[in-house]
Amino acid sequence: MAMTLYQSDLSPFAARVRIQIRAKGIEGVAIEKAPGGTGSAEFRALNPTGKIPALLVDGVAIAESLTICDYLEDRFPEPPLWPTDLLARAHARTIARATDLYVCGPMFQTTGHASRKTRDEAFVAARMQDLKTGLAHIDAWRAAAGASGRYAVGDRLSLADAALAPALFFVVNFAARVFGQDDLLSTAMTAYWQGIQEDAVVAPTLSAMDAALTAARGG
Ligand SMILES: N[C@@H](CCC(=O)N[C@@H](CS)C(=O)NCC(=O)O)C(=O)O
Repeated sequence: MAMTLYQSDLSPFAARVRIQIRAKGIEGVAIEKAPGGTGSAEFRALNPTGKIPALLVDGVAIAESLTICDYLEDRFPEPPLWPTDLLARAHARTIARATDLYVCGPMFQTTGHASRKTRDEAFVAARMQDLKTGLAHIDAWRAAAGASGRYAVGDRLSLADAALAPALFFVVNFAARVFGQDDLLSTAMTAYWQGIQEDAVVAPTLSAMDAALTAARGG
């Protein structure tokens, strides 16, 4: 079965799939940019949203990163990247979903406000407050799951980390830096962010995001 992941190195949604592919040692997935570019008619013929990532499996595109992750979990069950304990699994799924809804959601609404010239300060302040609240919710779910170490839930990498770590890359390198928000991460989340960057599977993906961000900023 031929598989192609349409993606970019900077996308946090694509990064979670690359972390999963690396963690499972899945071989033979072609890594490519969206044909015609994101949003193009050519790419929308494959994925109606025009967004990356999309996973092409024998000519059929699977859309939405968490759905792609579930497909790869079902197809390549070992090692499992959702915790086996059912309550821990529920918390891990909540953290991955909350990362999309309450972290990436408010954060990426502010991308058009990066320039001071066009920035709506009140809008950005409200989204930053939402982002901070979303991160605090994740702290609470981690605590509820008994997480205290390097990983989002339990003592090994899960898809909660695959979602959260690339999002935190943007919190630190975009939201905090561009909008001067130095209070977004709690003490617990700061410790998590420091630890997860040292995970052998996560580290190369974050490095690729860093290189792509540097290139996007003009080197
Ligand atoms: N909910 C989607 C979000 C994907 C997303 O927003 N991708 C961005 C890149 S980070 C994109 O393709 N943007 C281009 C566009 O919207 O045209 C997922 O989880 O896959």
